[in-house]
Amino acid sequence: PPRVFSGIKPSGGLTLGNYLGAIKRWVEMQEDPTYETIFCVVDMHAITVWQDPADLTRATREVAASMIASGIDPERSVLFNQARVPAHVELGWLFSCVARVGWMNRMTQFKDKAGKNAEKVSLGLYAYPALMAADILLYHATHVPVGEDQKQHVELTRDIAAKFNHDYGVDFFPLTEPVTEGPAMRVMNLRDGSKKMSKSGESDMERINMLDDADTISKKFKKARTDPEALPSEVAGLKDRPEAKNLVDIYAGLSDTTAEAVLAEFGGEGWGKFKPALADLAVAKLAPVSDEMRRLLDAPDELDAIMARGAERASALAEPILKKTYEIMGFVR
Ligand code: AQP
Repeated sequence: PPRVFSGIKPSGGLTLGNYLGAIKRWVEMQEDPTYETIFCVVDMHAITVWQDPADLTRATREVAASMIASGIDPERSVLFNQARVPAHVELGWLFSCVARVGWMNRMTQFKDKAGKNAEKVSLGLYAYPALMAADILLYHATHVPVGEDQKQHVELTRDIAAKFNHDYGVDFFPLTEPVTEGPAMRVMNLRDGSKKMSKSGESDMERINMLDDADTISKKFKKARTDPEALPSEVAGLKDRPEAKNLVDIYAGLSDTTAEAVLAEFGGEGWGKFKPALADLAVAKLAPVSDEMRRLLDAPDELDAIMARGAERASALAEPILKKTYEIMGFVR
């Protein structure tokens, strides 16, 4: 069956962006019998920026807990953390020697993250798309559900696979497809509609965290930046209104509907009506997930055991592919 691989970095507490753009759709793909699903807490990626060791440990468990609490079943899907399967880093190095510097230079996420500081960031932050390609191709995954922000990296994964196959004259790595459809594939920052919602953004007010309580969620939506206009009745009316569009998309994502349907209900209404409705919806959807997360986080040993079992299954899938890669390249082992 076609294989799905995706991951989340434990670089902080998860946001509504990670939930709508990633986890929620992973659960849908897990439920679809067409796919074999593999989900990874990509801790090796988290350290591309400084992580306090205690924070890394906590966030690794929190990401695993959020996946399980959202419906990822560690029996049906393979769920593990990357540091337990060294084959990721091995293939990552091999791919660092396949990828070209010019390709990395075109990655917009690096430009956004490094900003004017490009000389001072870690080499890992620059090179990480090669490790990401390894994460995916180590399982010969064909489908990668990601938010819009990661599409370019999945395309780079295809370039790496194609170059490897071409250089070594083989048809070994598949050309992976990014899967990015859905209403809230790019959840924006609540204070600035031109930036995406991020775990590591400066202010806590710009994001909804999975573990925020009901009051905090209400307060954040209430204070979310908007324009003074009422909601339009058609999607076209959201053009050039990034903050309004974002809140409508979040509503659509949380309620599994489309922006059109949300506007059919709320078109003509002001924010005084829409924001509380959105906050109530978010609380209703997130509260059961965050309650379950807290319960799981109370038993960290169990979470660690789940990830360890997942890692064994992941290694069993990865080892033959890594071995074959070494063979193709001519390594004596
Ligand atoms: N704002 C977003 N909207 C939709 N999807 C999003 N994703 C992240 N932010 C949004 C999706 O979540 C998955 C995991 O992302 P990640 O944790 O590996 O890395 P990221 O994209 O760098 O996430 P953050 O939250 O912005 O983390 P920091 O601040 O630490 O860099 C991916 O599928 C991503 O598309």
